[in-house]
Amino acid sequence: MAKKSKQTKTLPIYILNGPNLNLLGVREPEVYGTTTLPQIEKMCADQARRHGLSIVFRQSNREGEIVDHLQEARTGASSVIINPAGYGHTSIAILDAIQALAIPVIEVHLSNIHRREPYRNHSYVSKGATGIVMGLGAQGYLRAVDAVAEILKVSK
Ligand code: CA2
Repeated sequence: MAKKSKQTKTLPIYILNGPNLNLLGVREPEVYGTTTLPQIEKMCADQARRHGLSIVFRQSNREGEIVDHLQEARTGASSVIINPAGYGHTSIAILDAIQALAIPVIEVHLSNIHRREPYRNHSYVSKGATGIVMGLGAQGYLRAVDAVAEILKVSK
């Protein structure tokens, strides 16, 4: 009789995107590039697949909804990649939700927030993040997927 396989599927990476990121590629391409959010989703799904992983990709303009998605990640995700967008600079609620997670969290910013206006130089989210990728444009999301894959491999 064939042995029962004990292999369990790794939970998806939650990739969460904050306010206005739905406008990517439509406005301010000189700051944020020309790649749209649906294109980034496809790129991330392809990259995750190369690592044998899957993603759940979300965007919200509402702080509370992002907190809900982070709470859902407590049991539904292997890891979180989050571009909190403007909320990174303001939201203790999002930081609290991140600090309630026991899984790796990578913060992503398309731009290098330290080279920008002073009010963008600080991120509350960074205090709860395992790691941060910034200034690499849409490629930064892929590097975050790579980082998560490496961390999950090591902690398996
Ligand atoms: O560099 C990043 O990824 C940011 O998180 C993007 C946020 C900004 O508030 C952060 O300081 C840095 C802005 C996202 C809004 O994206 C837009 C895209 C096109 C047009 C207008 C906004």
